[in-house]
Amino acid sequence: MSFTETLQSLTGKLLADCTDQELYLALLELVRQKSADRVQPVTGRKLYYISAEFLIGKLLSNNLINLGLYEEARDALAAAGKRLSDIEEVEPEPSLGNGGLGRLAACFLDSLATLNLPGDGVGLRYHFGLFHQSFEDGVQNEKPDPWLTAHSWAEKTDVTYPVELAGKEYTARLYKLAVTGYEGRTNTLNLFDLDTIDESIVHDGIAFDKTAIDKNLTLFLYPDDSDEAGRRLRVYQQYLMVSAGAQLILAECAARGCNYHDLADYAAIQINDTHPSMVIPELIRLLGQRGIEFEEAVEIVTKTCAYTNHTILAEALEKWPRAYLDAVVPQLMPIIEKLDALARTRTEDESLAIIDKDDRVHMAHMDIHFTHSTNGVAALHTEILKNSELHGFYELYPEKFNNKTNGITFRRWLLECDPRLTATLEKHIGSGFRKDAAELEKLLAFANDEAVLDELTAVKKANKAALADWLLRTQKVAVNPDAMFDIQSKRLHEYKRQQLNLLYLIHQYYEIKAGHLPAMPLVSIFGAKAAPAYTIAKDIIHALLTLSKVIAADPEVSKWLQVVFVENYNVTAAEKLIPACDLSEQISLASKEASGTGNMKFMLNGALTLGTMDGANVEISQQVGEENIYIFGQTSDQVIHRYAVGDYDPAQWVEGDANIRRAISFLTGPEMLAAGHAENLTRLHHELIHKDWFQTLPDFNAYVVRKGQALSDYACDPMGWRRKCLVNIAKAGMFSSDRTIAEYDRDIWHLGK
Ligand code: HBZ
Ligand code: PLP
Repeated sequence: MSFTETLQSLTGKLLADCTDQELYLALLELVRQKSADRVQPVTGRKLYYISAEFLIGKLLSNNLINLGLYEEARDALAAAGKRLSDIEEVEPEPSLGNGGLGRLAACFLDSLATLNLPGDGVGLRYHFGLFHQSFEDGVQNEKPDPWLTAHSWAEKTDVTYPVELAGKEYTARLYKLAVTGYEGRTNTLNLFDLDTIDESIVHDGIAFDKTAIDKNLTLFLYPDDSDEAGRRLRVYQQYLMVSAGAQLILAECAARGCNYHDLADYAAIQINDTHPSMVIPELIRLLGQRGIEFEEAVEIVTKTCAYTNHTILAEALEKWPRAYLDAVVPQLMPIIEKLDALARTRTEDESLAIIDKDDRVHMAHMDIHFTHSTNGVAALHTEILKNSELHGFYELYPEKFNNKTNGITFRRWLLECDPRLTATLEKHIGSGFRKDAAELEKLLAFANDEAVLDELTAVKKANKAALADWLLRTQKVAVNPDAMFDIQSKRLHEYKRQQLNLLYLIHQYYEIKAGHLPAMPLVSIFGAKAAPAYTIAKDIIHALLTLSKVIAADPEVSKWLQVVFVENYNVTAAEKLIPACDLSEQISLASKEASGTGNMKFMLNGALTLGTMDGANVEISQQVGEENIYIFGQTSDQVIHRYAVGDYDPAQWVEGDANIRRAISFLTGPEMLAAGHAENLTRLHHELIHKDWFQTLPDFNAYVVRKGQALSDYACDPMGWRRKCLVNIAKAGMFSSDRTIAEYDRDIWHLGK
C-alpha cells in the first residue's frame, strides 16, 4: 500500500476530504503502529530515568522524522492540498515540564532510543502541566493548560499499583507513551496518574483545594508552593511517582528473572535532581517486604541508583521538614532515620548529615550517600560542586563525582525546527551529521566560501521572516525582519538576569534619545514564564512589558529598538524562535547556571552567544574560540569570592556610575509610571538598589560594551559575522545528547550488559 492509501484506509476517506483533525488522528495511529514494530526485547541492564518533568514538546513531526516517515507524509499530504504544518497545529503541546531540567530529560529519552539503548522514563501524567501564560494589562496571567485530549499519545494501561499516602491507600495507574528513536528502537515513557482526579475543582485561574488529594494530586506540575499545603502536595506527588515507579521497576525486573538480590544487574535508576530522591528509601522498603535485610538493601540500592545535580542554588536544593514526611510518608521515615544514622557512621561532619539539627531532611545528601554516582551537568558546574558546594562530600567519596556535560537532540533542534538549515548543510557536507553530530565539523572547510556564507545568510533571513509572520499571527506584533534579532528565552529567574537585559534596553533608550544611534536596529525578544509566587520575577516581566510600550510609543526610539515579550514560552515557541535568532542571550551570573541547554540550541542554529563564563557557555567558548563568541562579565571565581566576602552593596554601584543610576531611576520615572504599575516598578527598583543578589550591576558596563560590539560586527562586517555563525554550527557537535548519553552509559549505566 502506498503512504496515501495507508492514510486513506485509516481515515476511511480521500485525504483531500479529511479535516486536519482527522488527518492528525490518522497520523497518530500510523505512528502508533510503526513505533510498536520497533519495540525490542530487553537484555541486561535497563535504565529508568525518573524525573518530575519530561518537557517532550509536540510529538507528531518528531515521531515522523524518527520513524523515517516525515518526507512521505509531507508529500502525500501536499498532493492532497494539505499542509503538515497545519496538522501539527491540531496537536496540543504536552506541558509536562517547566524548563531546562525537563527538556533535558526529553532529549535524553530521544538519544537513548536512537542509540538503541534500553532506557525508559518514569514520571507523572499531570493533567494541566505547567500553567498557560498570557499577559493582561502588562501582568502575567496564569491559566490551566489542558493537553489531554480524547486521543493523546499517552495510552492508558490496565497496570495499577497501590500507593500509601498519609496512611490512606491510593491506586496509581500507568500510562505509556512510545518514545521513538531516530532510526532506532522504541522505548517507553511511563507516566502515573490517579483515576479520581477532578479537573473541575480548579477555579479562578489555577487555584484549587489543595487538601483534596484524591482529586488534585496530578492536576498541576509544581502547584503553587507558597503555603504549607502546596509544599506538602509536592511531597505527595513525589512519593506517588517514586512508589509506583519503584513497583514498576521491581515488577519488570522480576519478570525478566531478577531475584532482587541482583537488582543492579537488571536496572539502573537515574535520579533527576532531588524530586525523585525518595525512591531510595522506597526501594529499601519494598526490598524489605521481599525479604531483603536493610544492610543488603542499602547496598543494592546504592549500586542501582545514580544522582544528577542540576543546581547550586540553595533554595532549589530540597530540604523537607521532617514533619511533612512524618505526615505524608510515615512508612519511609524509619528508613530515612536509619540511613541518616548509617551516614553518620561514615563522617562526623554534621553538614553532611541527612537529617539536620532543625529536623530538615536533605534530599541531595541522601542521594550522594546512597547512590554510586553524583554528576554535575557541565564542566564548570561539576568543578564548583567538587570544590565548593559539595566539597565535604567530594572529600568523602571522590570516586562518586563525575561530569556529564548536557546535550540536546539534533533531531528536534536541527532537523525538525530548522529544515532550511538542515537542507543547506546536507547539500555541502552530506547527511552523516544526522547520525554522527561530529560530522558537522566538515562545514569548517567552507568558512571562507562566500557562496556558502551567503546561503547561510539566506537561511537566517527566511527563518526571521517566518518568525515575523508567526509573531504577527499569534502575538499580534509586527517586527522588522531586517533588524538584528536578539533573544533571551528561558524561565524567568533573577540568576538568569533578564533584569540585566532590561537595564541595557533602558540604557539604549537614553542613548538613542541623545542621538547616539546604535550600529543597527535591534529587536529584543523575550520568552519566559515566572513561577506564580515569584514576585520579583513577575515584576521583571512587568517592567519589560511596560518598557516595550514606552518604546513603541516613541517614534524616535522605536526606529532603532523594539522589545517583544512572547506569551507562553514553551517548546513550540522555542522551535520558532531559535532558528531565527542572531544573538543568543546567555547572561546568567557566573557560577549560577549549572549548564544551560538553550545556549546549545541557539548555537546549533547559527546564532552567536552573548554570554558570561557560566555553565556550558565555558565549553561553547572553548569549542568555537573566543573570537566566535561574545563573552563578558565577572568570572565564577570572582562571583564566589564576592559572595564569600559578603560586602556587595549595589547602592555603591548606583552612586558611583551615572549610567547605572540613570537606567535604574528610569524604572520609577514618569514614562514608566505613566505606562505601568507603580507597585511592581517600585518594588523592582528597590530590589536592584538594595539587594541585587545576583550582582547585575557589576556586570552592567561590560555587558553594554560587548553587546555594542556584537551589533557593530553584525552591521559592519556581515561576512565576518556569518563566518562566526558557521564556526558555531560546525562546532556544535559536542553538544549532541547522543554524546552525553554515550558518556552516561559508558561511566554509569552500562546498559544492555
Ligand atoms: O537544568 C536546569 C539548570 O538550571 C540548567 O542550568 C541546566 O541546563 C538544566 C539541565 O541540566 N535546572 C532546572 O531546570 N531546574 C528546575 O527547573 C527546577 C524545578 C523545580 C525545582 C528545582 C529546580 O524544585
Ligand atoms: N524551556 C524550553 C522550552 C527550552 O527548549 C529550553 C532549552 O533548552 C529551556 C527552557 C531551558 O533554557 P535554558 O537552558 O536557557 O535555561
